[in-house]
Amino acid sequence: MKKFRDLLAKDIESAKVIIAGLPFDDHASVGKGSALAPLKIRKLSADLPPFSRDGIDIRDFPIFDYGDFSSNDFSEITLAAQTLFKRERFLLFIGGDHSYTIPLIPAFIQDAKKRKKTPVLIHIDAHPDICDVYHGSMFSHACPVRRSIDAGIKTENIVLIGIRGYEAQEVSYFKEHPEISVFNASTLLKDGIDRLLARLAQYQKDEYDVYLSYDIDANDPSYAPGTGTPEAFGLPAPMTLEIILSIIAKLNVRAMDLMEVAPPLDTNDVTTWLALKTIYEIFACLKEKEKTAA
Ligand SMILES: [Mn+2]
Repeated sequence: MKKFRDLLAKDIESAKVIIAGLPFDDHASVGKGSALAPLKIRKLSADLPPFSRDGIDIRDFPIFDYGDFSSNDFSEITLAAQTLFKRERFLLFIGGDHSYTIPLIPAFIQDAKKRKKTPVLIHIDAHPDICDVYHGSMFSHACPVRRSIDAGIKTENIVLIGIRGYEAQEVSYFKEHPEISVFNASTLLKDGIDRLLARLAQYQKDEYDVYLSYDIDANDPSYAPGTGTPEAFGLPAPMTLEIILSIIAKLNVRAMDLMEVAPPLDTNDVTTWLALKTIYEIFACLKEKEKTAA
């Protein structure tokens, strides 16, 4: 299959970014179909010109496509992710339902420890995903943030963005843990993103390593209908992009995941296109960042 037109590196050594797919959706609670996102994103990428929306040429920013994780077993995913973290490249994981962030976080934490950094989790999502148990499972796509806390991310180093769909247990958990930063979609829509950016700037220090987890349902369903749990009154896609690029540009993001794109539920592939265009903006942003650092 032709994919990532003019962007593929010759080998992993010459790559700036490593992409890996998690084609699994067995822990999605409502709509299924995100297992097909890695394939669909690669397929559409064959037609996308390798330029940012402002015309930044990213052909000299090679990426390596590792392919898909071969097993949906969490411990095997953690092991495979650990070997990818050792490459010291920007890692981009493509889900899959959001439960597959659960096995990635321990690999991130281990890497941060090795680098003597404090791990930070930034979670962009319509939902907090901080349930302890959901539909009888600790490994539901409603649980990744809670499992990240179990794995060792300190609650004060968690920032949730775009939230507007709470479970009762999540409301109680936030009452017990006011140190967790929650930026509701309603506040961002009313007041803009300045206060959020000021909060994120606290992580603009060398001591922090960031994992950015992006659930496409953070966007309003009018921008991203193709997802399992569409949630009304969400962020406009340009605002979500601005937040993501600001995080990528300013913070030390070691890895990112892009979850819950569900091609079978989509309309004219607009959700997959949104995901793909976001990925290319991130590449351009990383390229510019590298240029400034040099
Ligand atoms: Mn989620």
